[in-house]
Amino acid sequence: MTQRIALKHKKLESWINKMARMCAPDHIVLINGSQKQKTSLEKEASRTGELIRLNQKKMPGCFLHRTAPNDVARTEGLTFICTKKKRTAGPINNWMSPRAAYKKAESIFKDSMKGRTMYVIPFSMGPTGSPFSKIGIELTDSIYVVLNMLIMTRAGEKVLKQLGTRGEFTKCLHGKAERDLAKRLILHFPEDNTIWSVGSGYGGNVLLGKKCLALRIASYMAAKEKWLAEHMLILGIERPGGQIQYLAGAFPSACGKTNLAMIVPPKSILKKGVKVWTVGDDIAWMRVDSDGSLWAINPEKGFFGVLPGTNSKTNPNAMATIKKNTIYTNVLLKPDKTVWWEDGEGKPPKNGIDWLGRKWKSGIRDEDGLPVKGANTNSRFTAPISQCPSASFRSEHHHGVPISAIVFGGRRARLAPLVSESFSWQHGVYLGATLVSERTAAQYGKLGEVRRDPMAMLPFCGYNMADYFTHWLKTGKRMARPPRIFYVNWFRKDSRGNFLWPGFGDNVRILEWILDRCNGKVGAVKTPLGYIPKYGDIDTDGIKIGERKWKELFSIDKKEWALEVGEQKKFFAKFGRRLPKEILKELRAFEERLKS
Ligand code: OXD
Ligand code: MN
Repeated sequence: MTQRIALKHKKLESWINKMARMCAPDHIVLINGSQKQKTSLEKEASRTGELIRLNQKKMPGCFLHRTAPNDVARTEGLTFICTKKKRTAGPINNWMSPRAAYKKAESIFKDSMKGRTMYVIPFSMGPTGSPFSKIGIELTDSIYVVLNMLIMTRAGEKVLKQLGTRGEFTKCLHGKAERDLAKRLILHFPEDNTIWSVGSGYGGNVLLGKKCLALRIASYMAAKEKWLAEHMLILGIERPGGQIQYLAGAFPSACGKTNLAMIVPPKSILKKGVKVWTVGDDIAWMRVDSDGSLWAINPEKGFFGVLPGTNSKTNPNAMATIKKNTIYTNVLLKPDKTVWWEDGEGKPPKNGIDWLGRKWKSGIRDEDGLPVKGANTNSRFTAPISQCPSASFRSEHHHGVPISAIVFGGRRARLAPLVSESFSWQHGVYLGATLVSERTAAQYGKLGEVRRDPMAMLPFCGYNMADYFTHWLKTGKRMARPPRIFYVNWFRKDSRGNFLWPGFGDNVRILEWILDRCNGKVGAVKTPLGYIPKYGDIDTDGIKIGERKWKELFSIDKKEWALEVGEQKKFFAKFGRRLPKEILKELRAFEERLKS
């Protein structure tokens, strides 16, 4: 017999009971956010094998989880925006009618929780009670999801209290079901404020507060309520004297956003008294305030970061963050019950258990002669931001932080210069709309192939992207003091394929220039692309960037750019007449500047 739940919020009560009738769990458990309940769930998951308790001396509070081999990344092809009209979802999103989507998913959810427990997680994206925040309720049959949500969001009784008896909430339903690719669906119903995810156990598909609510559903709400929900990091730079200014930055997935959010400046910059404060590494919710500027909060409370390539050289702050209270997903288990991943810390261990649960030895190869990886290439850590040495003291501030600059970051081996500043908000929106990332050897697909990823929101915009561009343009007009918009590219290479810029911690040198520009402290050189720094205006103390390298980093190949503009036109043509005319105006103006 399916259990029922009784709650003061009658709409919430009836929705949970309706979902329970469909999924038929044996038990319903309300997540209250207490340490006691968390400990008992950890025990239960360790008993069933859902989690492996790691070496508690070396890694207190840490666990390992393995997802199914077919379930290791977001499945964009199975992710749908379900609106009454197809044009509301637009030409980029997969679309299904709400009626068809509910029906299809219902048949998979039906009785899928029999013999299991349905957990009810009340969670707040953003500080509980902040006027910026949104509340969601996730129903799930996965303890792994519960424990991750407790790290990633503010969750438990206090959120239910905040919701009161009538508060609005996003209805989030998740079920593992059979974890069969043919029966996996990640469905968003923005018109019903509802998310249904079934058949997956992987983070981005199942931690419904993250990509599903905080980006896809929130971007739809934001357009209606006149704010911005963006795939952006937020960080503060403290200059000598103590002034802190904040930047928000959009980078396509796997372009070093988490590393940048926790950047540790090189010694010569630290010596000057520069400090970096991490507010968020993935999502920014931003609102125009009565002072005419843009204020941002990070709706999340934890990091869900990629592990391979993370070490104390690339991201020392992440390494410090994940020493305790961290959930590791799909990494190698060492004999001493600690963990390892490729390009992590130190030498590979001699042996261990790989992410698939098989015996693993350093140097082993598969039938094709390729090295067998110990950790999945998309293996992850979930850890509280509060454990990050650079965590901002403003994270719990209900009003967030004022944003001085917005940075769009592409990954281009040629073409785009290290940094450029837009001529205006409208030009900046065009730069964001033309954001591009080239595939690397570490990613699936053809090397160098480009993926057009406007504002890094391609897989995350919950409505028609043409309308999203219009919303950006309108938001600019509503601000007396809009942030300045910049475009960066850390990945430019020379003719022999070597990176021209050292990247990592040294990127803070560029952020300093960006703030100097915002503060009217330095001039710049006007180019067809925007303003670029004058040689000598970027602090290069401690690195070797001669005038020749500098020129290469900022060179503009007009012929190649003309080809690029042709590609941009093709991409924009997808939106037809709905594309705001300002975008095409900027494109044409750029074409003219290239010719002159
Ligand atoms: C992420 C992503 O996991 O962008 O943050 O894919
Ligand atoms: Mn992301």
